[in-house]
Amino acid sequence: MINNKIVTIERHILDSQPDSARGDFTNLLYDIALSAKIIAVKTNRAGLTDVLGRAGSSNIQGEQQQKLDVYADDVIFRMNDHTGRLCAMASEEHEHFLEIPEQFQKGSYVLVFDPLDGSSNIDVNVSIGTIFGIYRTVDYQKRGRLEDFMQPGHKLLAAGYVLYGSSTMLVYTTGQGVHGFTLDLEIGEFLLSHENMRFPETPQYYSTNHAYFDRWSKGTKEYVRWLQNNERFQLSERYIGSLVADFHRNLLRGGVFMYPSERNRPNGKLRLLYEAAPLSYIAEQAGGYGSTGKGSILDVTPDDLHQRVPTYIGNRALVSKAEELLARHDQ
Ligand code: P6P
Repeated sequence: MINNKIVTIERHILDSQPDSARGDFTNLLYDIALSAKIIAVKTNRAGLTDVLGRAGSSNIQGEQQQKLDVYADDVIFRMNDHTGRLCAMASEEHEHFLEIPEQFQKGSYVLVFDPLDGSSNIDVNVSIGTIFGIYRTVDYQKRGRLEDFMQPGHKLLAAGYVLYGSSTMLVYTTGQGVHGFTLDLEIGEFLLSHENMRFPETPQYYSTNHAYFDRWSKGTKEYVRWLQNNERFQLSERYIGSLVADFHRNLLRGGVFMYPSERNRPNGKLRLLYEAAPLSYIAEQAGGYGSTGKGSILDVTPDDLHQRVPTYIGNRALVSKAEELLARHDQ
């Protein structure tokens, strides 16, 4: 008798996709899960192989690329370039979008991803993550162009992240709630472990890097003071410095993550296309909200693959308060 509690990610995706949905979309999510398994194996052994340390190159962000970044980026590209499901990809590690090689058939979906966010934490064994989003091409006749990436987050068909931590988890949404799967290393499958994830009503944490306090606007400072002296929520401060890890903890325990505008970085640090928008889609599907501080991140239409956006993301009550205080103090 098979325990009917064992739900693999493949089964969950198939069960949740309407019969009308083409197999392409389901298979694309499966391909991403397979990429995650491959990356997880390497990540879990990072301390044991020569993968640690710098790849000797830097990416479009000018950040020193860790070998594991480069490896994760390559795995995701190679697992998806030949399947005929995508017409293009965009990665944090590449200045321009990635075309599907001529010899392969083009599909109707577009994949955006940060292959290994928080990679500066690799060498100190702190959890890191992959973030991804899936759009439909904007023009079936001319698919695989920059225009396919210049879509606001509310056009996302799916979004998710993989957290390489004490266990490897894949969390995703296709617009029908947020569901978490934990990798069972013995059988090599992601098994459903957190169905219908939602931000708890009572949040526990706020996450930000206080080192930048003096660079913040008056509204942002007032917001942090509100978070610190909140009668209703006795919040603790937790900041890992690894976006996926901070986001995941706040999703499970309730809280808000913020990377605000700064004096010398008006759009903050996080990238819209493959960090803030996918996580905001997940947040909204889990009853939360992602804001630029002025409005929904999902309403921002990118005009550059790597544009940054101020980010407040988590419990809707906490994020909406940021909008209120920034509007009051920063006009
Ligand atoms: P800071 C990692 O480099 C990252 O992009 C996110 O994972 C993380 O939330 C943020 O930067 C940390 O930035 O400036 O606080 O070190």
